[in-house]
Amino acid sequence: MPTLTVMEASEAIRKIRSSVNKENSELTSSKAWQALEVHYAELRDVTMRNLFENDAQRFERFSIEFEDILFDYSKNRFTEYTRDLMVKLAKELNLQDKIAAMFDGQKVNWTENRAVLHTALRNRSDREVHVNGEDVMPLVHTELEHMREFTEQVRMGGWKGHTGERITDVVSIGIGGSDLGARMVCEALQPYQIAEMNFHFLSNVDGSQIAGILKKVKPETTLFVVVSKTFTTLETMTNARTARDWLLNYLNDEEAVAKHFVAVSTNESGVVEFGIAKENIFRFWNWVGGRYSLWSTVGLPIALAIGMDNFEELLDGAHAMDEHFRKSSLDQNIPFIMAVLGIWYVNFFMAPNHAVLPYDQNLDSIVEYLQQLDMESNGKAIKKNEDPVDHATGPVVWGRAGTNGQHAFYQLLHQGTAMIPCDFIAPIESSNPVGEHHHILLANFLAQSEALMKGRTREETRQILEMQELQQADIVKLLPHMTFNGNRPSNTILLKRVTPRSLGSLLAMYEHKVMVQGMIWDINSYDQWGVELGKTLAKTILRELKSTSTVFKHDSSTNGLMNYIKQSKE
Ligand code: G6Q
Repeated sequence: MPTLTVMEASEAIRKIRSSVNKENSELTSSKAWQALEVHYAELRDVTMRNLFENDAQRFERFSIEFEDILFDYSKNRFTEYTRDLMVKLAKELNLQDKIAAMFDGQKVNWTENRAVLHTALRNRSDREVHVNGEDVMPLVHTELEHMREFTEQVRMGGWKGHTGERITDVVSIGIGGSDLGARMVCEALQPYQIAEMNFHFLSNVDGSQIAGILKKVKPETTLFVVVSKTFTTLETMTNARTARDWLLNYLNDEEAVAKHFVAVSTNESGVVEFGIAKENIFRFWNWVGGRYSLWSTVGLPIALAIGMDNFEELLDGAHAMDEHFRKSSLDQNIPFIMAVLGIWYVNFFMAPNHAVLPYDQNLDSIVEYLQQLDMESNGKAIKKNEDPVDHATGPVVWGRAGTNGQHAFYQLLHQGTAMIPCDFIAPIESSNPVGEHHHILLANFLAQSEALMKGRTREETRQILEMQELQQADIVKLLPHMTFNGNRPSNTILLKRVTPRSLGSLLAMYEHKVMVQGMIWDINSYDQWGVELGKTLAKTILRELKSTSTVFKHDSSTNGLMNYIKQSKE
């Protein structure tokens, strides 16, 4: 290792910095951004307690109602002036033009040269949407009709398996964007699910998952829905082949495949080669990104579970949010406000985490879903002009359903060294009202965001301890540990109930939030080269792992691990 003097080291660091950030980007050199920096320095030490004490209308001023959803963002380190500056920033960056470009079918996914039109899939108006000069709405409507026809047959028992029995179990096989959305919606809308059928989601290539599912189903009554945009994804194809072998092993007739397998894909020839009949293919298009695809035929398992009318309600809810997003002024625009709050914390408070905390067991999987939506979309560091960004981008998104999370990681939210902005999400009415359960759940939900915001001062803590009649020495000892600084921000999202419509709106709200952030950061929220890398890397290693020869082409760790695995198997 070369040894550098302190002078040489600092010169090297200066050079690295100047080569990365040649000059400030359009974003960080914009007038609004610079005003935000000054404003941040002023607001940094202001407490939300104070903001609430000085403004009795803060809740009204910083909350927005949309249909059955209330978005309260008053518990944020954010003022009307912050909001004004964010709106100015959006204007300086021509945000509205960028939003319009996406809705209009322009190729805003510039690395893959594709339009991004999940909004067309749920366009419930008669507005035409053009891609390369062609209106795509008739294609969308044809596939919706195909879904309706098929799902009604299966749900009513008209679609029979190879031996003439009705379908009782649906196994959806897909991964990532071809799994998470449908799985999450089916769980969230469980009360809407048809009683006569069971739904299973198979994504992991770990044999334990398929083995577990196949134990629960019968070949005669099972329908496999293979969901893969490319129809080449190793995990999905491996699971699909194993499922087909299992089916044929029992039913012993190639023709059974047509009755027990359907596919959702853009790759028609790949599906046909697999042995699935052409009429059993549900189509979508390359302008639908995986993580934005649940609104397309990728939602087939959802439609099978809750019926096509409810699936269309989901689309209606998302469309209503699209219209809110397109038409509301920015200061009343929920996705815009969510996006700029995120930017405020990531780029100014340097808070690189975001917790999603749903107080509804059926919404537990929304965390995983939003994690993919956000981290795969905005986990990028290169701008449109190919320069690296000169600011942080997408946060780490994580969380868990309340109240389980409270008994696990909330300690760090309250007293850890990092400030972690949170989204608290809850329905006012439970899907399963049982005794006092929902009141208790909601009480916890409200108590947490209040505590994070207010904290507990030293004086308040002392009073509590004194009431417990402790010795003075013990009080002094406990005081710093039991004091909470508070001033930890959160959004509260209340839904009257989790219905197909309100869920559709909620998901579209997050999609647009993520998209606005990507537009402001000037990154491509629609590609996923990191995911593609994973898909190719494993293929080479798989070949080597299967061969009997010693591996030597990689670094010593990878070689060593592979050879160790091979030896252990021997
Ligand atoms: C999503 C990603 C990724 C993708 C899966 C499955 O935006 O691209 O999660 O959905 O890798 O890909 P296939 O649908 O092609 O199997």
